[in-house]
Amino acid sequence: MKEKLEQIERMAREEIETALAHNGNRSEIIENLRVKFLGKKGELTAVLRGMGSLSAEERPQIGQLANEVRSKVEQLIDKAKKDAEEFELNEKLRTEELDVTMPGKRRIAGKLHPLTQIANEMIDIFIGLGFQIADGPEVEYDYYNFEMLNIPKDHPARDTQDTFYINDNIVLRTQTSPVQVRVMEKTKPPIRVISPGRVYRSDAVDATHSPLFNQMEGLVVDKGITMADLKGTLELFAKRLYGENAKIRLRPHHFPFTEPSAEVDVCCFSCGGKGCRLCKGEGWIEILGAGMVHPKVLAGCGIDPEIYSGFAFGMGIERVVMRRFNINDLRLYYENDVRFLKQF
Ligand code: 2U9
Repeated sequence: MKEKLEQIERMAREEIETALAHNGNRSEIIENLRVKFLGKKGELTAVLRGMGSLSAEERPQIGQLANEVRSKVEQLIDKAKKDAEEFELNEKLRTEELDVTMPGKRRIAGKLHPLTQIANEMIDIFIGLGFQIADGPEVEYDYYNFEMLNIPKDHPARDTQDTFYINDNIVLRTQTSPVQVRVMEKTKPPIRVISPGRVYRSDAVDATHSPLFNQMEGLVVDKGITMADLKGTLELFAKRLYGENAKIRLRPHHFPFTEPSAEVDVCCFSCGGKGCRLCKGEGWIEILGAGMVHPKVLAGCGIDPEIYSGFAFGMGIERVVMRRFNINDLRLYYENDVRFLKQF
């Protein structure tokens, strides 16, 4: 058994030496040697298993020798492993090269949805004019969505805004106006706010209708605000959005919450007003609705219409973006097909 142990030590020495002269993966070969000599099924373990057959005098001697051989072989292998790793690293450093002038892999960067891009552009224009952004709930009281905007329960305007009712008193907002009502309740004029956000109408889906769309409304309330302020503000907005040559015109209209009210057209940004397919030969394209805030709406929010006046406007963001990018179907906005989205 003593001989066997000495033989194991010799063999280990020889095999480690051979491994260190090897051209292949030295550290892997040395790891295999560790298993071969010291592992559970290794040579040394096999010898130790046979110790049961030794006499009581032999057993401690052989036991001690076995321990010495184990620690020697362990040391040899640890040192060989270190040498092998150092050698392999040096080989790598010597042979591998890195071409730092190679072009990198191109990563496709994501970008903002076209609706978000234009909404941001529109928001920036109004921020530049001193407006603040106001936010509010999408699930809204009937009271704020309709009553406070001069649209009582039996008003025909309710039919035109096919409403999703949660219950008798709660709706999904059909416009972002209730946000501004809440601002007026809390704020003493001057007020200058815009309220961009999602609104809901129970419409069947087709190329020009969606039960969810985005609006941007605006409200200005102060002493001495007139229709001229409304027109000037919207003209500036149109020029910033469509270019310095943009002109607007106001056509009389009716909304329950504004008096007088108007629909606002911008001269066709495709043909410049001569008449083309985009404007259907009209030369003008409707972009928004607007008007002077109805005195009843001001009074309802605790603002004295004898002292203050205001103007308001509202537009559908999807429609503005459709005209801008020549998109002919609303559904494209919501399907998130990358082939569509990457064009903007
Ligand atoms: C308050 C008082 C008045 C907001 C206004 C419009 C005219 C308008 C539509 C455009 C297309 C909605 O997206 S759309 O379907 N909106 O025409 N909106 S004036 O008037 C207000 C708002 C708040 C307190």
